[in-house]
Amino acid sequence: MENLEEGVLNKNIAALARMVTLNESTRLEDNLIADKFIAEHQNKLDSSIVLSISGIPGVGKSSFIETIGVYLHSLGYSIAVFSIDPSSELTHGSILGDKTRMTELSSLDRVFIRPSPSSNRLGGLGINTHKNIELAKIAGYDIILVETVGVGQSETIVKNLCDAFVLLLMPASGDELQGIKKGIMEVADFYIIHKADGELLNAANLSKKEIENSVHLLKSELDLESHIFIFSSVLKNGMDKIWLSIQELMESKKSDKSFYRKRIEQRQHWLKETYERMLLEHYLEKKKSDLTNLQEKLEKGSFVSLEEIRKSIQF
Ligand SMILES: Nc1nc2c(ncn2[C@@H]2O[C@H](COP(=O)(O)OP(=O)(O)O)[C@@H](O)[C@H]2O)c(=O)[nH]1
Ligand SMILES: [Mg+2]
Repeated sequence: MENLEEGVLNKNIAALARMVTLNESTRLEDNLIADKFIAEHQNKLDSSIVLSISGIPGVGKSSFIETIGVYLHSLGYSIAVFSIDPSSELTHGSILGDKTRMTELSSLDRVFIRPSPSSNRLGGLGINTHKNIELAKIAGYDIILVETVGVGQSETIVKNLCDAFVLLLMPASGDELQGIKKGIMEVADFYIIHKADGELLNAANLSKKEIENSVHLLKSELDLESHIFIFSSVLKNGMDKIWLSIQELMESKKSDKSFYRKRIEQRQHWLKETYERMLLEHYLEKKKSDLTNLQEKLEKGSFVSLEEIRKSIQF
């Protein structure tokens, strides 16, 4: 175990992969090992920058992560990539597909890439990813990128995982705009109209105007220039501007301390999730036979009223 912990601290990729597996395990004893490691290194949790890259399937999240990841690596940063894709629970990690979009990034040193976790006993995808991110912070990865569908997935999950929320949008306009809920437009920090190349370049520029208008309505104070961009992961022009804006936002949040406050609120959110799950699991176990009794009534053709359920639950 000491070797494992040392390995994680020395940025040994296999060691972090093993620790992440323990965190995601369905065995509580495994989870406790990862958890204890996090507890022992709490002082390292203020580090790193966590960016979520969100958007509908096909908008180019994996491609964008490859592009920004390679760019940031060239500036000397170490990079960890996590993905939360609810569909990969069925397909067992569509990141195998994603890794083919991240060929250059995955071949670099100081880069850790991890497919979507499945849910375990202590929680769903969100809490597992939150803990994985904490592990990557302790391991000293400078920048942690989280690929999330975000759209259709609860934005509360994504909001509670990252320091900055990057929303990728399709170069499309009007009503197609874009099956995206107002909620997600509100929580996003940066809006990037992606695939701004070839035949889509014009559409991307038009979309940018529309996005500017709708973001202005939502956030009248926001400097649109430094928060809304067009970008192409094929052409790769202008990543420096995007990164500069992200850095500026992070610096200003650090200087007014909101950066750290938000991280505490996020931990409170995940604590509550875990607490609720453990509480539910605990009492369901205690009330197992009461529940079975009620179910048997149904089998005999009787009705089970809310009143009976209420009585059964009061202990
Ligand atoms: N034209 C163009 N196509 C892109 C760009 N980025 C990604 N794609 C393509 O869009 C498709 C979906 O990309 P992917 O990164 O897997 O999207 P994800 O589902 O959001 O992760 C792939 O066929 C990519 O080659 C881009 O900047 N320009
Ligand atoms: Mg993808």
